[in-house]
Amino acid sequence: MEAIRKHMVEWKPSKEQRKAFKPLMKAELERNEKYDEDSKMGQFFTMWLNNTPEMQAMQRKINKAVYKDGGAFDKFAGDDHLLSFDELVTMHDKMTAQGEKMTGEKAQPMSKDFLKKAYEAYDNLDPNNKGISKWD
Ligand SMILES: [Ca+2]
Ligand SMILES: [Ca+2]
Repeated sequence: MEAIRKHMVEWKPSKEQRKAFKPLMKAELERNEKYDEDSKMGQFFTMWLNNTPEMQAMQRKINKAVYKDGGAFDKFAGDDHLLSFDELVTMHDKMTAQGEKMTGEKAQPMSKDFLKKAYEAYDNLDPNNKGISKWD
């Protein structure tokens, strides 16, 4: 997700990449519009979108936990160090459950179709491997 925002804000994507990521960002905006104004999850998304300093600090912490050696990414990606679609779905479900536990709110669901498209968009960032690597 961090990558999607970065791509939209400061990244110079190729035309094809832009075409792949744009509808994803739009779908994310629409999904997050469904939250109530006082929803923590909705507020998180707004902070993330605006890239507030608090959010940057939190993001750094999360990224560190997810991408460190033996962290969440390694655990879900398995021995090949690449995230397959099924592994991405498992990771997404797990993180959603964690977010729900943290906020005590029910997350607006991400559609399978969205996840599939996001997976393909990320996978295509590096066409030389099948799956998503840490660096994508
Ligand atoms: Ca794998
Ligand atoms: Ca790939």
